[in-house]
Amino acid sequence: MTFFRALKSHVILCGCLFLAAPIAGAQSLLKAYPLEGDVRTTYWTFLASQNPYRIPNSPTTMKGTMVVAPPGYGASMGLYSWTGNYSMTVKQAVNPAPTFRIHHVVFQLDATWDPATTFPFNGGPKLSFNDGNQQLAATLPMIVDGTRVVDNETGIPEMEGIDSFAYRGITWQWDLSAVAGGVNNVSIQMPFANHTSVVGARIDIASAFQEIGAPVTALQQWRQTHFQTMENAGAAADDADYDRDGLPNLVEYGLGTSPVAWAGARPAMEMEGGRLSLSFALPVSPSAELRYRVQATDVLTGWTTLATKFGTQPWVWNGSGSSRVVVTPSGGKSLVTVGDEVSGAPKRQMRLEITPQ
Ligand SMILES: [Ca+2]
Repeated sequence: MTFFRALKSHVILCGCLFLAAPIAGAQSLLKAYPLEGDVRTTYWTFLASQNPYRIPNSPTTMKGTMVVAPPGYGASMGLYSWTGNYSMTVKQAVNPAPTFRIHHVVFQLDATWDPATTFPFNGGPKLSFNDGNQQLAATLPMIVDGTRVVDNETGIPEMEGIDSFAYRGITWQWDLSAVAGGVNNVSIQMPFANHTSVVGARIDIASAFQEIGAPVTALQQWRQTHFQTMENAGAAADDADYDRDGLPNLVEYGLGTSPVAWAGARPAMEMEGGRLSLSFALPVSPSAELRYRVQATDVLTGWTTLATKFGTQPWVWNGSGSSRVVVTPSGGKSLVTVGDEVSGAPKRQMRLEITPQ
């Protein structure tokens, strides 16, 4: 019975921890959207303390500028404030020649914020043009596309206990094609609530307007199928457990189980000859968007990764000794069993972690 309890708590664990890991080699969430006509672009993918003058990635060709209003400052991970709300102002003009009239503006952020605050904060970004103060809200809905989870390396005492942050790729657009007289420069002021961290920003201006949208991912289609929405929110949110079976939606997606009906088979731990193993069934061709990791701990030393699988790629053994990953076809699924790297340990737990790549 004790073992069963341990197993049960493990299953809950494996759900709750799916966002708790850094993504190795993660790229900026800023996108190079295909835009129409003449285009000018400036972007910043490193707004940390090591870049105090907010130098764009390629300053010789990118002419946009950024100013950050206090109490925002460049912290180790990105722009940040822990004493109050702050803002940034990003400017972009059509110069140098050949110049054109701006019909389309795209503004992006790679940011994370305190879940207790609303985002966007204080009405979101406002655009002014031709050195004026028009303060136009975005003319199209905000696009949220892309997530990147990073370790908490801030070293800020008040953030102790927070393992990681989920950064989001955010896009706003303005249609300026109807502005009388034309537009030749824009300034976007973006308000941020306290505890908002911004790693990257990008502004694109274009001579022709063409609305851009986020590509529909397999995960969004899956949400649409089961929850009639593509949004990562409410009952369809990655960390929601709509059918209350202890498996959050993202874990259900990764295991290929239904998020609206109790799953038949769940990850299960077994002990044989003093060695623990974890078994679970995956779709034969799992989502390319996910990373699977099997980890073990003896409680004292933290979690050790035993095996990793990126999307459709094969399992890679990360433990000591030879691989203890066994994959067998079973009822239209792949039954995966991962053995622990040690045997005979008195206190040992294993878990399956599923994260977006
Ligand atoms: Ca569930």
